[in-house]
Amino acid sequence: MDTTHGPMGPLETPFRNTDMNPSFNRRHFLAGSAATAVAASSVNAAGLAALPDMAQRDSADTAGPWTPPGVTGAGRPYNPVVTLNGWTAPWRMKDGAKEFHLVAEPVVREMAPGFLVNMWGYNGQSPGPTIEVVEGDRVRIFVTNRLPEHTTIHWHGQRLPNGMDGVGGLNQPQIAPGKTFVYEFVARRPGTFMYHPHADEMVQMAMGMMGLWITHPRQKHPLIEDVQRDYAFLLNAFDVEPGSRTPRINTMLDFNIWGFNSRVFPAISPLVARLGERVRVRVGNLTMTNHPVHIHGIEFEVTGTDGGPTPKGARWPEVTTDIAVGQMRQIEFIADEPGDWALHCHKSHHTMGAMGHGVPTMIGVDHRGLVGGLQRAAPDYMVMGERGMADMGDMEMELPANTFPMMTGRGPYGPIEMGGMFTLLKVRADQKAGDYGDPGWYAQPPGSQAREVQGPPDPAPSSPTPPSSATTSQPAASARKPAAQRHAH
Ligand SMILES: [Cu+2]
Repeated sequence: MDTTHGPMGPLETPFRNTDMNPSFNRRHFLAGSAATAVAASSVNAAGLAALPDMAQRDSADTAGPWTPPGVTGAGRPYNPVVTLNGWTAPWRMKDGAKEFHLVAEPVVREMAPGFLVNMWGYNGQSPGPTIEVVEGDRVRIFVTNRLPEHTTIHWHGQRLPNGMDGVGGLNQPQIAPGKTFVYEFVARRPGTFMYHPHADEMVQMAMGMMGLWITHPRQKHPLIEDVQRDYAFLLNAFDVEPGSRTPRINTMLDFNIWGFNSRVFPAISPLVARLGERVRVRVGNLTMTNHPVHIHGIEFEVTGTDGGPTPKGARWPEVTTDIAVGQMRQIEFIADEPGDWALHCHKSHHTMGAMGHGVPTMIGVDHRGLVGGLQRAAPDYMVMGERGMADMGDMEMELPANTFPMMTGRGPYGPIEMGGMFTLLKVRADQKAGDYGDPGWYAQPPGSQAREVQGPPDPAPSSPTPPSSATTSQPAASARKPAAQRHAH
């Protein structure tokens, strides 16, 4: 599979990428066509003629790494990032600056095949395209607003003139619907950054407006290693009521759809590596809670944050790193264990779809007798959660249309019982350098897999015995404490 872009100039349109995951059901649709068309008519086409192309993307598949054709404009050659289920914005060189054109607009994001969500984003997708430049580059970014309300863009983590920082009302007037503003500054610090609106933030970020910014070092940097794979994604969260298609925007904590780059497992691309390669993963958090990101099979170090590279003496091995709200973490490891390794948020509710939320605990509740009677009246009736909820992973329960199920994803040995912030790190000895294609499931070498032990069967656990009155009766004096003490903890 060809995973690199052809010699396509940044001025060509439409921007096409070689998709890496043809196995995912690719759907092409008119992204927010009606809303976009109405809003677009208010932008004067002649006025935009002098601006760089508004590259659009209609697929949620991961685009291969994008290397600018010909001259990079500045800096040494770099290994481009791969944005999970995203893409890199093309630019044109003009008057000594790399020129980009972002369009804030309503989009329809395929969070998983069959699960479409109305969002706001940039250039046809949420998140927007990754801005990828080199330290010292002069960067000029045109921002056209096709939303029904005003917006701005804040360039999270950048050193820049105060008037370019993008806080609407503070640093600049808001960008009204139909208007185009231009930002210009030098990418002074190498590292991992992001961009998002600083205007009606609660609504605009809840609707999916965000993107990544990567600045590669101009020269060999003592704290920035060369890597063979460089992945990037943003953590994001939405509140999409089962059966609906538009996120609720006033939600503060009760989100039910947890994604990497507005995708949910099993629709998130895997991170692939050739055995022995050095891999960097850049993760930013634009949700309203922290996410302990955990990788199986290897140990990693945090080599940088949005504040810059981490000094070597301040790094230590980890297998989980917590990423707080508004933070970015750049983690690195050697992919020296072959296999399919889980990479996920360690908050278990964040690896579940919408149906995992608000479900009562049913473990240990004995429904025998009740279900049979109900099933005579309603044959599809089933009790959820009586023996734990693992049955959900294999269940074909009828869900409202456009609902992401609670646990999903099937591996070579059955349901994986995950959804949301979960994907795989696939390490293979025979993965070709630069090949980002999914190598399929790992074949366990004979004798290296957990297996059933042959022996006498263990009796099934019986229902818990209710405690006898002898064990619960306590002297009245010790059972009753003053109210102040009872609530002291
Ligand atoms: Cu999480």
